[in-house]
Amino acid sequence: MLKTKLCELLEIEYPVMQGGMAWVADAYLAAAVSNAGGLGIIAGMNSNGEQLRAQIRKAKELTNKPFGVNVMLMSPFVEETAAVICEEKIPVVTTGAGNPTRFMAAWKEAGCKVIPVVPSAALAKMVERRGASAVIAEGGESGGHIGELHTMALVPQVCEAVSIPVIAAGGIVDGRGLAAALMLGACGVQMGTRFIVADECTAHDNFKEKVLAAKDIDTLVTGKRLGHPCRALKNDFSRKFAEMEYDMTVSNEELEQYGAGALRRAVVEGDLKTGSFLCGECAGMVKEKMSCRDIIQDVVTGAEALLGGASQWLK
Ligand code: TUI
Repeated sequence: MLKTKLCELLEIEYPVMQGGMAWVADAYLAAAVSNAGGLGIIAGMNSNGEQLRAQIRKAKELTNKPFGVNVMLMSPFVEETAAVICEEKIPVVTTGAGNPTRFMAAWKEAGCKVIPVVPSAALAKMVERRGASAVIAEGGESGGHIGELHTMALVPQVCEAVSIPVIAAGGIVDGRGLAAALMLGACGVQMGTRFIVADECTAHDNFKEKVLAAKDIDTLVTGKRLGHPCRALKNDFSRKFAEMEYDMTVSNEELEQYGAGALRRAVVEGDLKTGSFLCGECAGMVKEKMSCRDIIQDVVTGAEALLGGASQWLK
């Protein structure tokens, strides 16, 4: 049986967290992941305070297991969503796309375990000093907003830099990824892309089909010029964005304008042409729709088999 200190820390059965994917990670997905023994996460990104509170209340109806909320630190609603997390006494808060230190004292005071996504050892050390319970070292294989380093180099360096638990993310979809993450020094994984095709995920079917059809080279990173690189599936939208980004006659404002609303168009409307389908490099390994329970079982039993057979390498 695979148990790590993450299971103890978060009071979960399996060391698997679900990423706080914008528009995708709603109460239904989060509750399904938590009911399956992992840690479900509601994305705060696309909500104002009251919309987030409604999602939290819904998740509380759907599960009595712990779940978390992700705060996207570039959100215009960051102050109000941060406050709602305190009021609703959320057991776990993860953060992304920035430095969360200004909120950490209040969250800790409210009893939340704070688990920031960190793209570097430096930020990992800083949040450890401010009382983070763990960190998520998320490599550039991930979908959405990414840092400079990739999982293979980032995870061990973050593990060396801090003494709190480290969760690996970026490019992880199955037992191979979980086993590898443990070997790098992590005590669990966060997965996003694989949960997009979960039965309980309410994302548009066009998004799910696009993930299932993706090959290894079907994602693209855009937005570097704006200071926030984002990985998404290749389509008309992302190719055009990349073209505009290299065209110096296009202003940053025009680029921002072009991107506005594209996440919602992808996830909610399934607009294959003008939507931005944020997705990790590992989409090519996602082959089948299944329940959150089956996804987590597949990942955990796959890792157990690999780890159990690892002595074959020792002569
Ligand atoms: O945040 C994510 N993934 C996301 S957020 C998002 S919405 C968005 N849309 C457009 C532009 C930007 C965001 C879509 N996907 N993952 C976690 C993550 N956090 N990846 C990288 C980081 C990160 C980067 C820099 C965390 C901290 C950080 O710190 C910089 C600093 O100020 O120290």
